Amino acid sequence: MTTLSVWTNLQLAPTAEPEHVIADAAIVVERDRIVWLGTKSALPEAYSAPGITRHDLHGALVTPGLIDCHTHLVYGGNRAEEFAMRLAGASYEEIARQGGGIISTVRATREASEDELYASALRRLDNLRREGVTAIEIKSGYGLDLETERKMLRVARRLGETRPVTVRTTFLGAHALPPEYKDRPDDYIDLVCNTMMPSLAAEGLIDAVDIFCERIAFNLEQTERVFNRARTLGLSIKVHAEQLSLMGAAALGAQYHALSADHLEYLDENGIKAMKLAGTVAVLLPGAYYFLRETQLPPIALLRKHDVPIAISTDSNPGTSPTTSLLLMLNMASTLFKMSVAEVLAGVTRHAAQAFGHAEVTGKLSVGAKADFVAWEVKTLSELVYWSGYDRCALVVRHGEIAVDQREEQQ
Ligand code: DI6
Ligand code: FE
Repeated sequence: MTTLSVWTNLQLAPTAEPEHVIADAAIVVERDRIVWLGTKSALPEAYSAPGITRHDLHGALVTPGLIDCHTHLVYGGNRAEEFAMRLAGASYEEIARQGGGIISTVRATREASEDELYASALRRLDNLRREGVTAIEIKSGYGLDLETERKMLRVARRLGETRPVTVRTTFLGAHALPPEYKDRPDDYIDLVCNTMMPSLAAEGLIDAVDIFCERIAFNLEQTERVFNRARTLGLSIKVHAEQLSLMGAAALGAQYHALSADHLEYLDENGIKAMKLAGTVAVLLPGAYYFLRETQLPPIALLRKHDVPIAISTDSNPGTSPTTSLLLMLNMASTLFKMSVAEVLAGVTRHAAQAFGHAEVTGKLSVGAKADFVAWEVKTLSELVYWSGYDRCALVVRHGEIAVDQREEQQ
């Protein structure tokens, strides 16, 4: 039995770059990896042998599978009522200070069973997958106690076991101060560093560690303690930085070789230079910018000037970005942040892979890379960014297997 499959009749965008599209291309997959790709006319004779599975993609445009590198996908309840309050004039920070905001989701998440959390997150995950997502990062951070953080991370792992999608988990125990630690943030950071992080790491539930460094969350010193502990446990580092004010967390993250610093509306040039030096990816989250009606744009021109890789993600969460559409984020990043088609597509492929910690095998199509790709019923890459609410995803292949099939009936 051969384990080869040959995919033809496709336009190939191996790096999702508009200038590198191959018109009539073929891809050869062996098990979960790509073993050959290029112009169809150059396909080696050996791949025409009988017994090889063949797929005709009817002229579809093929890109790498999309990577959503920053999500809070697992949580209880939702915050539609707070959204209504904000529409009536309350600010996100005001609501948070009154015990709403993140803490109201913490209550709902503590109350939810593991199966309930799994079921609600699964629906959101499936929406993302239907739009071409083959890899996703999922954070904890709505438990803020060992038991509930564990429950969230177990749900995240289970999602990756039951659906054809690569899941990386991030421990965000330092997301907010739980009510039982009111006025004792340092004691809570002790719990995060001395109990939660080592226990959950020993259980194999954590791939990376994140912290929300902000006026309404944790300060720079507490952030550094979390980074230090993560480093001693050999875990990757990420940071929610400069979202509502300039705290210096992106520069600090860079000192610790963070995979990414995320949000960044208030980031300054000093932080940008540090990120460039360290290879830290700038993850921009247009959904949160839009939903909070922010007016402070992330420093796109300076990020470009210093050639810092930019990723785009959903930040899917109940408080500031209740979306399950990475394609919509492409549209928003281009319209709101004035990013080009090439930039936003790199943001959900190559650069997202770097922020995800998997740059060697995902985010691009090349020999040796994982066979994670999407066939789109479009003619050009611009269409992926241009449409909103009009999903042109026909087929998703993950690790060489068909993960989603929504091809239109062929006449
Ligand atoms: N920044 C965000 O945008 C989310 N978390 C964070 O640190 C918001 C989370 C929430 O409001 O539930
Ligand atoms: Fe976030």
